[in-house]
Order: sequence, then structure tokens, then C-alpha cells
Amino acid sequence: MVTNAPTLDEFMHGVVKRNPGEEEFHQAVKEVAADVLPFVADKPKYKEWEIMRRIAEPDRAVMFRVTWMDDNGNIRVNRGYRVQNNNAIGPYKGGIRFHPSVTLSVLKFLAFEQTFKNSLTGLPMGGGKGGADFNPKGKSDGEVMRFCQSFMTELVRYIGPDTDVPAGDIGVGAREIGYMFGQYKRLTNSFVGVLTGKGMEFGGSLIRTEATGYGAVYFMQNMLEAQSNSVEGKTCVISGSGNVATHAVEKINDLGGKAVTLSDSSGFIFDPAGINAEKLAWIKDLKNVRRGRISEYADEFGCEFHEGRPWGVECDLAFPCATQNEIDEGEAKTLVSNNCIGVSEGANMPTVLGGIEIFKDAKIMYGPSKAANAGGVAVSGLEMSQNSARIAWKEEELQKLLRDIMKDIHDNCAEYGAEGKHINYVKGANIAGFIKVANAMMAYGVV
Ligand code: NDP
Ligand code: 2IT
Repeated sequence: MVTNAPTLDEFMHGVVKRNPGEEEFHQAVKEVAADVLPFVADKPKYKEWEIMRRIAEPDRAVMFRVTWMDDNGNIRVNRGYRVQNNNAIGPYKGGIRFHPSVTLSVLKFLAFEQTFKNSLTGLPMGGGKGGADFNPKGKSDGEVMRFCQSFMTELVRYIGPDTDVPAGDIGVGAREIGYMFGQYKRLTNSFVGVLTGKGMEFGGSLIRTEATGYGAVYFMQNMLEAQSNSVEGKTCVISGSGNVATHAVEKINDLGGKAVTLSDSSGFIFDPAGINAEKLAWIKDLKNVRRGRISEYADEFGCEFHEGRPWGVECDLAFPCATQNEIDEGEAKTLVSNNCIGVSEGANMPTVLGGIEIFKDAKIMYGPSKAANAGGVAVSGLEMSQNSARIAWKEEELQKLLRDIMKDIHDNCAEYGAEGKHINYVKGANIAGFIKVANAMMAYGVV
């Protein structure tokens, strides 16, 4: 069964042919295959077992109608999905996204990435992702509740605490997880850890809310420490103003950095004085309770608001924490020419492939999403462990576990990504994430 190793072009030709028009999925697979194919080329065992081809084909993807009634009595129809990419090393695990831009391609890219990310955490979790093209913006609590209940009424068939454990992502936070968990419990008459990111009263874990943003800053700190540098005194540009962005700012402040921007889909605020703890508390209330726009910050605190994205603001460190493809090639060049020395990705796949090449060529510290934002799903894994054991760990223990996991991910990426004195974290993350999944798949034979 010996086969010749395909070139990247040959491999991608097959992926594009089997998944026509799914550009985000092609992009995510290409980024990984570019590192993994050369790595397996002289390792017959991985090559012969066609591991990369198998990981790039989801185990299954389900699509379903979600019907619900709005406050005016209109019948609304959305499309729901769950993509179960790979469960070689544990139950499928990954968030649920509610956003009008959700398509099968977006969720396939996210489930594929999640497979490598979850492997990097060192915890037993496979990769999955789900969501719907539902737009929570401007909806009442009642509408969101009815949508979540209808979504779960269908999703319940495909998930379970040992099968597939969803969590939050864009548009899905504590409120939505509460509604979905309540409906799962009602439909199955079982109280189990089937979702993570739950409220503390019903099986949630301390620091899950903070974990992704904190983890992305820890990853940056680890990259800086490898060069005898630190976050202290650094000017930081952050995009987004949701869960990941606000907690990244919180940790930047803790470590003595200065966060000067946040954004949403309308534009960004630039606050040269820095977004301190008091301003951050105001933003969390704006986003989670009043559900307002980031432009209101500029009115409240008297700073600039601009349309577009924040990457033209001069900075030492950049933290994209909003969405995919939010740093294009031109913006990557701008960051480099403004002497930005490090990028840590809180969002999933925020940099286009051409932008990644620009960061690599400039040899700046670049922490790709599957490594840098793994702190969230890592604490989700710890929430699953606590639920299974029916115990709750203390905050200090969890804080330490998160820091240690992020350090291990960093060191693992550094080992596989070493290129002389420089560390190619993209290559390191792709290869380190691949090996564990590949070894498990080979143990199972041809499945
Ligand atoms: P939230 O819904 O809490 O916040 C999303 C933020 O990004 C909002 O400020 C939103 O602005 C902005 N945003 C979303 N879509 C767009 C867009 N198309 N253009 C511009 N801005 C946009 O989500 P999270 O903070 O949870 O997620 C942010 C990113 O982090 C995503 O890429 C997600 O996949 C990733 N991530 C999240 C994890 C988690 O634990 N939550 C874990 C790992 C990664 P607006 O309100 O205007 O839409
Ligand atoms: O992209 C991600 O890692 C998440 N949205 C979190 C997934 C999870 O299961 O906690």
C-alpha cells in the first residue's frame, strides 16, 4: 500500500474538488497541510495510512432546520449545523457559533482547526463545531431563548457527555448556554456535563469565561519570555469586544501592558490612555447586559472612534480577537512596518494565508490561533473532568492549570517549530497537534 507523497498542490486539488466553494475550509486545510505533508514525507507510517486525507474529511456533518416564533408572532426559519470532525483522541468538542455569516464551510474550517487545537491541550478531546446562521443582535431575551430551545431540540440527537460536548463561540455566551443546557436536561431527563461554559450553579467551572483571553496573553508572554522579553510596558492593539477580547485586555493589564483599542463590526475605539479596569467593567456591562455598540465607549470616555479595523494603530503587540480573516495582507504589512513584534491570535484563523507569510518572513513572534487560543477549550476540558467526578476545583488550582497548559503548548510548538534561533510556531502547532491524533488513528486501523 505504499503511495507517493502528494505535493501540496495535488493534495489541495483533491480537497477543493471534494468541497467545492468552501473557501474557509480550503484555507484552514492548506495552512496545516503545508507543514504536515513535508513532515510525513519521510515517515512512511503516517504517509501510508493517509492520515492527513482522513483528518481533512469530517467524520460527519449534520444540517437541520431551526424553526421558532419571534415576538411579533412571525415564524422564522434558520439553518443549524454540527460538524463532527474527528474523535480519535476523545469525544468531539468545540463551540457553537450564532452569526449570520455561519455556513457549512465556516464550521468545517472551525471543526478541522479544533481537532489540532484540542490535541495541543494534552487533554482527551476530539474536534467539532456547530452553530446556526441566526443573528442574536437586536433579538429579545425571549426570542433568543426560543431559538436556543428549538436549536437544542434537534441537536440533542447528536451530542452527549461521552459523544460530543459543545460550548460557546461568537454569539453564544452564558445566556445561550443556559437556555440550551436547560432544554437538553428537559428533553433527556439527565443532568450531565453535555455543554461547557455553564453557569456556576449548574456545573460550570471557574475561569472558563476568562480562559481564552487570558490564555492568548499567556501564549504571548511565553513567546516573549523565550526572547527574554515581557508584556510589561508594551502597547497592545486588540480587535473585538466580546468574551475573548475583554479578557485579553484584563490579562494585559495584569501583566503591566497597555491596551489601546477594541472593536466590533462597526469600527474600533482608540484610547491612548489605556483601557483600565474601570473602563473594562463598563465595556463588559455594555456588551453582556445592555448589548450596545463599542462606539458608545468613545462617547463615554472621550476618545476616538473609527470605522474599519484597528491594525493601523501603532503597537508593540497585536491580539486579533474578533473573527476569521480580519487581518489581510496589507494589514499584516502595516503591523510589521509599525514595528509590531508579536501577534497572538485569540480569534480562530484571523490572519489570511498571505498575512501569515508576511509575519513569517518578518520573523516576528506569531502565535497561530490553534495554539494561542487553546486556553478556552482547555478549561472546557477541565470542566468536563469536574462534571464527570461531580466536584468543583478551586480557582487557584484552575488558574495554575491554565498557565501550565499554555506553557506546555508553547514549549511543544517551540520543539517542533524550531528553525535555528527562530521559532516557527505555525509549523510547531501543526505538527505537534497532528502527531497525537495520527498515532491514535493508526492504532485503530483503517476506520
Ligand atoms: P463574542 O460573540 O463574545 O464576541 C465577538 C466579537 O467579535 C464582537 O465584538 C463582534 O462584534 C466581533 N465580530 C464578530 N464577527 C465579526 C465580523 N464579521 N466583523 C467584525 N467584528 C466581528 O465571541 P468570542 O469573543 O467568544 O469569539 C471571538 C473569536 O474568538 C472567534 O473567532 C471565536 O471563534 C474565537 N474563540 C472563542 C473562544 C471562546 O472561548 N469564546 C475560544 C477560542 C476561540 P459585533 O458585536 O459587532 O458582531
Ligand atoms: O474555538 C474554540 O476553541 C471555542 N470556541 C471553545 C470550544 C470549547 O469547547 O470550549
